[in-house]
Amino acid sequence: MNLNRRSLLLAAIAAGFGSLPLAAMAAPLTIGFSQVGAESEWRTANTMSIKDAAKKARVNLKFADAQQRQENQIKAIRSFIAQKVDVIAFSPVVETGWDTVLREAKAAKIPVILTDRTVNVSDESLYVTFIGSDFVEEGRRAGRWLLEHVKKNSPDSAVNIVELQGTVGSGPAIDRKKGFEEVIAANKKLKIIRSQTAEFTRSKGKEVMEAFLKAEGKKINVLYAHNDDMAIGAIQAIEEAGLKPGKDIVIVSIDGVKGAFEAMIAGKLNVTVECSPLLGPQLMKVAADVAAGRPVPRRIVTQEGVFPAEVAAKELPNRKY
Ligand code: GYE
Repeated sequence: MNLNRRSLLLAAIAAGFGSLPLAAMAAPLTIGFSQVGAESEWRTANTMSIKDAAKKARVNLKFADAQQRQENQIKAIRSFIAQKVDVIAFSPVVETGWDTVLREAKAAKIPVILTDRTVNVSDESLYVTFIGSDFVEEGRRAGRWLLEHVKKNSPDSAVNIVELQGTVGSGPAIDRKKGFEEVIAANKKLKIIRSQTAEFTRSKGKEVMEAFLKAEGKKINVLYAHNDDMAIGAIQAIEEAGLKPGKDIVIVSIDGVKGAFEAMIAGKLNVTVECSPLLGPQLMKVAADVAAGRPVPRRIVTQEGVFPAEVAAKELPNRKY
């Protein structure tokens, strides 16, 4: 128990709650959470899940939005350390550059939980656990769907792919690229002819797709987008160029947000690979365990599926984000 909780507990005792059982007296857990930003539908759902779960678990949540900037996340973590929160949790915008600030948290004896994205640090003891998806596997799932699609529809033609990458240096961008490339290597007819970041946002997705279309025009057969928002932005660019998204250009993306299901129902997106943002309840449970000194697994992997356009109408009512 850190000073913050201990002083609240002492205050409770002084206020006359000395005869209550310990569990009823314990001060609420304080978690400092540094969020990446509000760049996508996925992120908005993730923030809601965390805030709702904190409320339900009666956790005192200190929430900071970093607007996609690592320096803001480092500042937020330092402020959580200064405020002596019980647990720090964050979704690191990029993988590298965290050693110093995490060493500061460790020196202050505040446990750190990673959610959604992971870090690349030399000392593994700088965080307790990582709760989130297997992004390499998501990239592989996208690649496997495409291999099957090509086998069924155009087994003998060359397939030119353009790729919209997520935030440069982020776990999902690195891993989704890697998993996809690994799988499509099985068919030499599939080639990535252009690949660029569009920072996981709709507006950038549209802008970069416009540039791809200007440069390659009708040569483009497939778009692989690292998230649905970029795919949705790109759909607009494709339509404005007079082409049919989902038909003239096959579109594969990741996340499984409602906007993607709507685009699939409209015939404009071919498949989305699910990546669940509903990490709040798990985070609250793990944070309580960590604060109580109970052992937790080093890696907690989110369970997810793949949704092709054919099932979109049936699945949409079941979607929670
Ligand atoms: O796919 C994207 C978001 O880290 C898994 O971040 C997350 C990714 C998600 O902006 O939409």
